[in-house]
Amino acid sequence: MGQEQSAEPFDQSIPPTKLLRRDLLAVAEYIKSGQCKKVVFMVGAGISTAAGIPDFRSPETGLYSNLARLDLPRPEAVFDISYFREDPRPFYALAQELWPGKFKPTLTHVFMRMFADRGLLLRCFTQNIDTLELAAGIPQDKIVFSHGSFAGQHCIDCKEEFDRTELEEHVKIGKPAFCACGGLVKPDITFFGEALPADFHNSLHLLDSADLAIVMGSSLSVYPFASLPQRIDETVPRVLMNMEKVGEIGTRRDDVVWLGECDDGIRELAEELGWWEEMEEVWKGLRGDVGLETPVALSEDTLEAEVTKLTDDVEKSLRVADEHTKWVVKGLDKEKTPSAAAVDVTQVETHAFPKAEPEKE
Ligand code: CNA
Repeated sequence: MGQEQSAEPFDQSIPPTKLLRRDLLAVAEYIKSGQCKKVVFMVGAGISTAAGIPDFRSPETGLYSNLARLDLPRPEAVFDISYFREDPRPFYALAQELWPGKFKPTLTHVFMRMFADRGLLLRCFTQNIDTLELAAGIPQDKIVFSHGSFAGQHCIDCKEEFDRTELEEHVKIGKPAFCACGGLVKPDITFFGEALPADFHNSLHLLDSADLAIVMGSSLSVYPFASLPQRIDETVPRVLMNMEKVGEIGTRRDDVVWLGECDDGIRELAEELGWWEEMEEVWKGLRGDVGLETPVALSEDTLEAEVTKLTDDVEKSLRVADEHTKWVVKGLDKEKTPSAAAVDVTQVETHAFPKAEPEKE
């Protein structure tokens, strides 16, 4: 039985056991000491905001607060499997923007790669679907895509694999793709209401052997991912690097809570570890365009512009289809279909994306 956690922050007058202090410098010292050989990262959307990808829940620049103005049942519906079955267009409009290749890794991604290069990375558990961990050069077998990713694509009904190039074409024009069986196709990202990938469950046992856990850029509000930090042994240091205090990190003796932009915390850690020059080299290879010495984080204005564009695209795709719906209703009227005028628009919308007829053999 696990020990009950107090919700109160740990009494700061009591010294930690493994760390010398509860700060980033002490974390760097612990990594350098040689006692720390297996590091686990648990990351979320906040590590990619500096790349220009909005997170979900930040109050001004998050996707949810922006999608709230659209006519969706709720912002999260874009990633809800039942809603996707009803209307896949908002997701396809978002996928157009988030399709891999458009964004480059951040300093935080490069930092995680440094652990992999040194054989210190036990696993990177990511909730992100942007695959920037791979783009940064972290080996695939060291990443657990806990909520899936854009790396594969299948039919949501018969589970048959779908051709990637074909899906990419559909995503480019915002037109949902259908499998030969008639089912909708989507990238292998896990929607609300879907089971998490087997790799997530199969990798949980690794948490028992970690020497250090670093949580970054997550609101820790999506379960079961949010409970990962609690699975780390009581005696193992845990670090939270986030814009806001989340979860229960800070309630244990060797917990470090650092609040701010994770790239800034990473700079501190990398300099203290003496990894900065190497990171600069890797960075140049990945993002020759921007020097590491210049601030890499996007300004809030740029991120806001990106979010507005995303929201507008979703809105546009909804509007275009609504106009199509009206046109269909009008057409049906002209054909004097008796019930057409009374057709519920939401019903017609569904019909606007009929299931394709299975191909005849
Ligand atoms: P979230 O709920 O949006 O929370 C993000 C957290 O990161 C918040 O606590 C922010 O305060 C914090 N944050 C934002 N920017 C920074 C920064 N620069 N430095 C430090 N902290 C920052 O996102 P979660 O990942 O917790 O939620 C899980 C969802 C989000 C997963 O299912 C993802 O698929 C989904 N998501 C992924 C992406 C992506 O792949 N890049 C983008 C948006 C949403």
